[in-house]
Amino acid sequence: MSDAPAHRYLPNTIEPKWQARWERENVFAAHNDSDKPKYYALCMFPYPSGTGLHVGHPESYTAIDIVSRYKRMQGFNVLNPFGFDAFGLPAERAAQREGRHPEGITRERMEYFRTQVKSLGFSFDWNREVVTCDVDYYHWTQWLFTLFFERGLAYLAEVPVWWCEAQGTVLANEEVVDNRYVETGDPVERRYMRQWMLRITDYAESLLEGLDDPSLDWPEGLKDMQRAWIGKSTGAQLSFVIDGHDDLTFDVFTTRPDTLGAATYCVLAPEHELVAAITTDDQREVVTTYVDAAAAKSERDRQVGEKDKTGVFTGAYAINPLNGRKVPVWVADYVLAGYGTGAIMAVPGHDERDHDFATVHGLPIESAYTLPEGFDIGAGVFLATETQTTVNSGQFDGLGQEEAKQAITDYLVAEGIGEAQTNYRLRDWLFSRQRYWGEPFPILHGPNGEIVTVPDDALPVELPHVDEYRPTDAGEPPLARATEWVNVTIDGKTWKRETNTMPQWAGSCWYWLRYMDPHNDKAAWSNEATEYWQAVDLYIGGVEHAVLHLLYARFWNHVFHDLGLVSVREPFTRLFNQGMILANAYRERNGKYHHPNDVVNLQDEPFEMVSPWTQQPVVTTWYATDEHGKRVPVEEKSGKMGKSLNNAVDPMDIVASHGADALRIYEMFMGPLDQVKVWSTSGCDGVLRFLQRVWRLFINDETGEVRPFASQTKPAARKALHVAVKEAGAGIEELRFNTPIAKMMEFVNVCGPDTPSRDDAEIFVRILSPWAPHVAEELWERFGHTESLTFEPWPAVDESALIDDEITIVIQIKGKKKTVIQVPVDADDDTILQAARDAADLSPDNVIKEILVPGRLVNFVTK
Ligand code: ANZ
Repeated sequence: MSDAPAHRYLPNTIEPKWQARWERENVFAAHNDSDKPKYYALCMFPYPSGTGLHVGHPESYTAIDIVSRYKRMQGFNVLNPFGFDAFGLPAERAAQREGRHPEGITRERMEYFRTQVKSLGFSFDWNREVVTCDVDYYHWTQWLFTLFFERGLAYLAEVPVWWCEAQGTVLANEEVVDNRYVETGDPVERRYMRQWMLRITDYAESLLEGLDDPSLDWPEGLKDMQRAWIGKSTGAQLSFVIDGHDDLTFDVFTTRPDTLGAATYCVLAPEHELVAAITTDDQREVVTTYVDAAAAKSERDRQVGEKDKTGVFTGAYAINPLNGRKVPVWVADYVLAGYGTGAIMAVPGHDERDHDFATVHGLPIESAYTLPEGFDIGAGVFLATETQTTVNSGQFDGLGQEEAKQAITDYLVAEGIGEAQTNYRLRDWLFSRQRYWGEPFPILHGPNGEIVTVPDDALPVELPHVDEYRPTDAGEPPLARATEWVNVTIDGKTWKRETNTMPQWAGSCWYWLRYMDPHNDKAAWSNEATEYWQAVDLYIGGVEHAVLHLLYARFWNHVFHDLGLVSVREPFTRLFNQGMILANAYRERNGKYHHPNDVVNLQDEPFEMVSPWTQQPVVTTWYATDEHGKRVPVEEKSGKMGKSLNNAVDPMDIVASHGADALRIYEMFMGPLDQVKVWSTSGCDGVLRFLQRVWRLFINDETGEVRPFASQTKPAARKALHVAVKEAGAGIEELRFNTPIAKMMEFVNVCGPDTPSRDDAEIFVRILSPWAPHVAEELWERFGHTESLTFEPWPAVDESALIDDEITIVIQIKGKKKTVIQVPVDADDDTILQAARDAADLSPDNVIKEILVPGRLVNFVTK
């Protein structure tokens, strides 16, 4: 290292210098009172986990930062904020383990995240930081909840929930797989508990309509995921009467009323209230046993992968209202209590699930449609009905599918036994948790069962201190321990505070609005602020938030819109999902993982080992060192970065070894933003070399002086520059951040040792700056500027520089290629021929004929 030039590219010196200056001068502050057009760029704020940021996180932050810096140069007033989704169960679990308070743990983690994020030089406006566990933030989360309550959109209900005994809390459906909590593996059980619910189902139609808004620039796949989650289906609801018991009826929901004639049995969900009443004595024992067993299974287990459907006969029959036939009534858990009416008419001739069930249990299978020659309905369902017409449907025989749906629905309505019906898969949102580390509900329970919200002037309801985060012995949430806090005396009567807390989702349901007006202590936000900033112009985050966060956030915004609190219904105009960055994990035969920093690749020492993943023999050249200092072979395999694979790469390590600019460029250069990519620290080497070349193009690394600018950039370099300018602008607009880098590299290559002109050097530095802001600022300053280049105008493309001013002409002798020449595009024939003769090096006497194909070639016919 000692002979390295003293003034070489030193990111570890340059980067802290610029970060400090940006902060000191408050360069990236967004202004609410600006005359400039606004641009709001937002990345999904992180949960401050114990592992800190890994190199996957800065992918979306870098993308958002590039767009923000570019928009500032285009003259926009840019809002690019950052914050923390800071409430949540993991910190509470860590608190239990470490005997500390979750707040202390959370604040400590956030501090490390901040240090990490700041070392990357993002242009966040840190003055607007939002932290969901700060009292002056959750004050307004509570206030917003009171609006939901007053509108009837928040209610208490006795609902079946997943109760996790080990964690002492209710879990959301998506946190439970195979009857275990996904995070810890703790078993969970079904319980009925009184819970706060949000009436998101009231907004099902509104949320669907919003997705159809053509100005919503979201990936189609993501819109479809939301549509599927909402799950709208249209059909009919109709009632069946139990044979011999006119007073016992049950309703079914069907999307296919046209197949009613072929309904050969009915099924009730095990939880259906009629099960006990209709079960005959001789069937009672099997039915009871079956119902009890079903209660222990999760909905997911019941929906997927059960080919041989289980179920039992109740002994009762119902009457098919179309043809008067008696059909058996079964109980089976493929029918879900929580969907439709919890009961179905089974049409095994046309429905796969019913067909499977009927086959297993020997139930009759009939067709509601004429069948093609030779079609065996017992062997499989009949789906194609365009050309077929109804049968087995009495007065409705002979109709096409759509006609039959309509006619049979009309008949059911006329008979008073049914109606057209739309159903949604979406359920109301379970909004309470028996946890400590969350927003307290602003709710008081009165001595006579009254439920009221805490008045606005008594907000916030601060989270009281408790020392123990488990539920109480009486099974109440941990907040019940804060007895002084819980009991509120009003006019001599004791009211009790709600002791549940809100789920982690609550804070992220409106944080983008708070960023618009983060220090407002009179309101959640002011009208002026939202009028100016909404909607978010670009929102980037992981696809794992496709349904829950993005659906919840849209729901809250729709409610705010209906309340007149915001004037835009859809909060995120353009949405993009970055692809996950995976990292290689290294695993010993015995299953132990070694961190990527602790392994070596010995290409010359291949070793055959048994794969810890597949148990098959594999050849590896990777080695780690075990606790006795012995070398052990490990297998390499990529996977999600994190604790479990011990493969999280800390961006701070890369900043130390390569610099933040190299890290930023590498993250973008790995591939298209939406693709899954595998991290490779050595991949940063190439990017670092590029930045070193940029440096040496402009700086004499022996003296530290700026190398003299050329009076004119050589034409090929000028063209390469404007190709890069064009690609940089288009790339940013289209969120393609890798291809512009390739063009910038090409420019540097074409320049070779030749410095461009000052103007062109400054153009280059400006387009480089969104990707590599530190080195760009440093060069800008060394070029003699005193102001940051943050607000320098984005360079315009010089289209004329893109036009080829030379063309290539192939020189042939007797039709065989001899060489090529470059001539000016506008060269006349004589000039071209003369140049061709010179290049062909022929004696004029030998030439019989000269053939010129304009723009392409010259062929000499010789003796
Ligand atoms: C008869 C029928 C015939 C049906 C046919 C489908 C095809 P989607 O589209 O998802 O809304 N169903 C109704 N309630 C159910 C429940 N609680 N559990 C399980 N299945 C239920 O599905 C609606 C269809 O799913 C309904 O239409 C019903 O079966 C079934 F050729 O009725 B269908």
